[in-house]
Amino acid sequence: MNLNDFLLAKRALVERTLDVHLPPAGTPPPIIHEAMRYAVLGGGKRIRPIIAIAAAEAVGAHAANIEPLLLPFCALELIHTYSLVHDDLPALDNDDLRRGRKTTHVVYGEAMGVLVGDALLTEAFTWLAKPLARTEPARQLRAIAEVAKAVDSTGMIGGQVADIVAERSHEQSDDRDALLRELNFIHRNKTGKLFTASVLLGGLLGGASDDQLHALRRYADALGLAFQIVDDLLDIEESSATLGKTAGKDVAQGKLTYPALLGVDTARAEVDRLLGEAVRNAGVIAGPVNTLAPIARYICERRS
Ligand code: GRG
Repeated sequence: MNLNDFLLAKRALVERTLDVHLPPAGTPPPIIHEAMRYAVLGGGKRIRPIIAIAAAEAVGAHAANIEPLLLPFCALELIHTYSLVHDDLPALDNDDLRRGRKTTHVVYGEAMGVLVGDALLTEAFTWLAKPLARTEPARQLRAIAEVAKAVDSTGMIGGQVADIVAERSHEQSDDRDALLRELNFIHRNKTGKLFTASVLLGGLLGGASDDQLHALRRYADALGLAFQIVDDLLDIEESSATLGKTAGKDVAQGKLTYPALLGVDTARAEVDRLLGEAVRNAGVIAGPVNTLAPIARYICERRS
């Protein structure tokens, strides 16, 4: 199976799981459930659950064993979508376009935008905590803790806070090394940690050994940072129509980004270096099915 077919097949599994397990739109009170479904089922690459599936398969979970893991893997998409819905709110990025459609708060109002994010984050932990017949409870608890830690105030939220604090203020500094350290902190927390947690969730629930988990962590840390640098590059290189979200916002908002700090060519070279690191670590995880390296290439070469 080539990578494109793999991505299409796994995306279909993710879409089905999300659709089946999200509360039906008519569940009282209908407005929140309709809005949650609008936010989640409105497109997106679904890369976090897909990468969890790929990690589980790479450490030896067969396709037949993946089915019960789809629910916890799709919890990653709920957390990711919550972060996008909140990020688009007027108090944060104030955006009206996401995944090629109006943002959730534009359609359902600001209060509902806040509550949809809250509800998705909570629902995610219900999905993660559902008992798994083939997984030891201690291993599942460890996996849940990895995800929680990745998105707490020392993870994704901390990265978002540092990003807000750095906005514009970095224009007053000419200490490039300090700015680069600050930027790495933002990217590794805001984007990288949920990425790493996705790969580790796949590895842990797929039955990875400690050595495999170590390689998965290194793979994911490199790829998570590369993912965000590519996101920075696409913001200046692509149109809103291609991205399905407002392009050119980083420059408009004076954001601290890799291309702003180091230039486009150096930022691209850093993506290549991180890709090399991810591919090397993907190679350490021996297994008959290993799509981790092609997925890393896809992430670094994507145009949206
Ligand atoms: C609590 C009010 C409040 C706000 C929190 C959590 C948060 C705001 C922001 C999270 C940070 C964030 C949005 C990071 C961006 C990560 C990123 C590169 C998103 C784009 O991911 P893709 O390309 O998107 O996977 P699709 O649409 O394909 O799913």
